[in-house]
Amino acid sequence: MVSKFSHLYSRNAREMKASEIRELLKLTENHEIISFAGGLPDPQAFPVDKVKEIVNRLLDEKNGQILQYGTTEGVTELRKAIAERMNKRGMNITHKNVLITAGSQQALDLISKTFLDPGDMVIVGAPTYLGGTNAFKSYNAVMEGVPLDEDGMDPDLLAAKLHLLQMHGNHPEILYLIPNFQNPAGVTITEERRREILEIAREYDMIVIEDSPYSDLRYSGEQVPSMKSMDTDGRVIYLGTFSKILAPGFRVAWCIAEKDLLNKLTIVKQAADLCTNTFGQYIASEYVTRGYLDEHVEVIKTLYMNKRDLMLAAMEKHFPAEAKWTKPDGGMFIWVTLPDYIDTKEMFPRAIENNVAYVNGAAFFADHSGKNTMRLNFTFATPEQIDEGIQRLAETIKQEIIDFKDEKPSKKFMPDEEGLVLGV
Ligand code: PMP
Ligand code: G9A
Repeated sequence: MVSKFSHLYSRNAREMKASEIRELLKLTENHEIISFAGGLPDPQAFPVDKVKEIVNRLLDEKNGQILQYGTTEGVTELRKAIAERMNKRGMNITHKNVLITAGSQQALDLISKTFLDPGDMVIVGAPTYLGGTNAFKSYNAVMEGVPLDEDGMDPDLLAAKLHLLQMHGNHPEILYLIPNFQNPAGVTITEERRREILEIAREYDMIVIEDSPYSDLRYSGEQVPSMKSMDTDGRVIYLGTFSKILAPGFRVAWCIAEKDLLNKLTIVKQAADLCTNTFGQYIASEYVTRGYLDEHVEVIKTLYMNKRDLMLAAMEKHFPAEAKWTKPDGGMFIWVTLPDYIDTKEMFPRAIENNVAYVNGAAFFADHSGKNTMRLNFTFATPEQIDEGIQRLAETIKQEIIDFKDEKPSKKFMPDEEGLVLGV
């Protein structure tokens, strides 16, 4: 629906489109549909009892303090607890490097607001996280994608892209990466590549956003050091969040940056929301300092590893031979590539008819390519739903393949968004 006031919208607002992930979230309200769409944690795993215990104690011990406004930087106890946790993972920071934000999504917005003028360029993975590109786009930035392989972004392709852009007078300001168990592809950048990428970022003078919501969720393979821990000149901004390891409803996350940059981000945040919700920050702080978080992470790691294995086994059993997919060592997502004559956006209504949902892959490409790909989340559905949902999805894909092979006209000529006819 177009508002009768849309002619008064800002140029930025005019460009903003609804997030395909957020729209699909509405499907989870229909209990007939098994959703592999949103990157949601398993709600059964939320530590309700521990949260109750903490809230009661905090209200008794701190009275109104936890209900008061807080500083824009965030609750000091929480910032200290996060700095300590990050230093155990090889960083060398103090709480003064930590800004608490309303989810990492807010940090992506604040960074965009701080660095991006209309037309500025951001280098992203192809594919990359939709919430990231939405934040950059809302400041009218231009995205350039660098293809990923099983080891994440390829530094040679990155260097080639930057060289080409430079020859055309372009200087991208931000390199946006999700090095661990990438959303959406599930792949992890190797240590060697991380060092090479940082070197390239230095050479081209770019800020690196290391968006790392999944780094605690490794189920197999060796831990790889964060890029922030390899950062010698402060150009990496690291984003962590409680959304995937505690609960997203708190909207509490952290942004780590060198002090002057952090101060700038803090000023930018002051205009956005004064401070992150104090109540949630105190709960998160207690949750970390009492050692509950480490215990909880172990519990959800086992839970999610089993779900990952279940989904991979079901895919192996039911998916047609034409489908290929990634086998992630952690995180929440499996990335599926289908034959290139299948458009997963076109296939979506058929999936919904079969009561199963996914996110079409093109949503994660800055140039809307990747039409034959899709992202599957394996953490939200129950084990029974995973098995059933994969069978439904396999059936959906097989029906598409049969239609193509039967040369149904609708499959041979697929109108794209502009109404053009693409021959396949
Ligand atoms: N970055 C990435 C890569 C994500 O996957 C998500 C959530 N899916 C976010 C940022 C945002 O997380 P939140 O705002 O809940 O911290
Ligand atoms: O609900 C959201 O928007 C967070 C999930 C992100 C995702 O599905 O990648």
